[in-house]
Amino acid sequence: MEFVHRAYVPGETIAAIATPPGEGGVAIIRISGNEALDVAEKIFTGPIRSYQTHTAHFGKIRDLSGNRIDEVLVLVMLGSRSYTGENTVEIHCHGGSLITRRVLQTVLEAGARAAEPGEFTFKAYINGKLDLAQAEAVQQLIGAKNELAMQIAGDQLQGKISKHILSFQKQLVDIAAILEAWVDFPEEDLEFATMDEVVAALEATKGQMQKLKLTFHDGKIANHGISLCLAGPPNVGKSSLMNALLGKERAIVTEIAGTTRDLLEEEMKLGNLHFRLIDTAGIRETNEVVEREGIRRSKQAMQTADLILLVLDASQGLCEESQALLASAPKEKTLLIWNKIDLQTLEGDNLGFPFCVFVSAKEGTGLGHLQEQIDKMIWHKGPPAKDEIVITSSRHYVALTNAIEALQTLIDGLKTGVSPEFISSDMRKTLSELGTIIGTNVTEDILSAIFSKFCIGK
Ligand SMILES: Nc1nc2c(ncn2[C@@H]2O[C@H](COP(=O)(O)OP(=O)(O)OP(=O)(O)O)[C@@H](O)[C@H]2O)c(=O)[nH]1
Ligand SMILES: [Mg+2]
Repeated sequence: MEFVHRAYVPGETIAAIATPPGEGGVAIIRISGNEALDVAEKIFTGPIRSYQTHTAHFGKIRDLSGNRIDEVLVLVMLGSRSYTGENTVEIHCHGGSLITRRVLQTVLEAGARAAEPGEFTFKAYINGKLDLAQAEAVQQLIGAKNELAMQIAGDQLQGKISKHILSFQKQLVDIAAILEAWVDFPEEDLEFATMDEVVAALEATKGQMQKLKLTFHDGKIANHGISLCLAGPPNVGKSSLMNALLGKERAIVTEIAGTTRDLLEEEMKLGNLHFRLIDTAGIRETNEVVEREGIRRSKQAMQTADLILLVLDASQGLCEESQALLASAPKEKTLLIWNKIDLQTLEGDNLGFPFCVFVSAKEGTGLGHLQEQIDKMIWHKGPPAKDEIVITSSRHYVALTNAIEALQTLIDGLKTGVSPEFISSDMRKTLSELGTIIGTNVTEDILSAIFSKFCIGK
């Protein structure tokens, strides 16, 4: 077995700084492995072997020549009752970056090896403390940028995805037993179940798998956020709207048409989601080289954005540029925004767009309604409920897609009476694809790819 291109040695003692770089009140150096206590004993002044598990003790760290490094608290967690499932010692030292690195250096000199990114969690996975979906949830929890992503990752860490996958596997294994009995004793009139019942049971499992797969739409939004592109003719107030949404003067605003040239991007939190807001150059016919390049980028941004906020000037009505833009904007991902409603308005039709709002970027009116409309556009059926299980990993999505496909082939095969070998190979494929999600069936490359995304010390 390998982990990130090095032979994996069970129980090997590793160490890393577990807190973020920089200065803080406290920093934590984590040591885990069979020799964690031996390592700590060499450098800590207290009788570390006499401590009970899950207790904290004050003392000093000294290097191997006896020089004092820092006054610390050590936390001892023994055996399987630790995050990794192996003996673990945490050293809580003063949170300066230099002192923290000195303590780590001392720990390494005392016999621990520097941990690879994600290696503590990898140990937890190998030692059966977490399955693979839970280990991935740890990473998502750490990286969660909004409350929804945090809630979803928290649920996944509790093993909710794994519970679903295990239940699918159980349902399929039960049916596989019936199919096997049919193959092994074809001439006996076994009354386990009729073919219709078996197909119906498989369809039901497939339906549940599909339902889980479809939650990826919501999971992606919660985890990765949404890109919103402000587009429209010049001078309609795109940059003003960007500033109003961000609550700061990020973009230059002037009364001159063609003020914005480059794309401006900014992260923004709206409700409990995060967005990437992109301001673009106003689109019009021009021979000016810089502005033309800006407009080319605007059009590109409109194509790649998840949603287009198409801004028009309600005090001006429709110009030629707006007509062309309206004709080219894909209706399903475009929110029509009439801006400048504080002025005398000439226009205010939704122009056939299902989503349309009226705002004044200048006075900040209509922004709440704008947020509601964005919410309506992005969720298929409202945001995920509190304890709804949602998948967020494209790896899980692909595995579920493959499993559903293999299951469909199996069902079709049963209906058309194909030979049992094919049926059983489709069943095996379905089960093993599901297994890759929780880690019962994964290659070392997949493992390395997953864990190398972690930070060192986790
Ligand atoms: N009265 C009023 N004026 C606004 C409003 N929003 C923007 N403006 C004014 O409209 C002018 C153009 O605003 P910008 O935000 O620069 O417009 P833009 O769409 O980014 O323009 P370009 O970058 O040139 O494409 C400025 O003078 C703003 O003060 C609004 O809601 N009401
Ligand atoms: Mg602008």
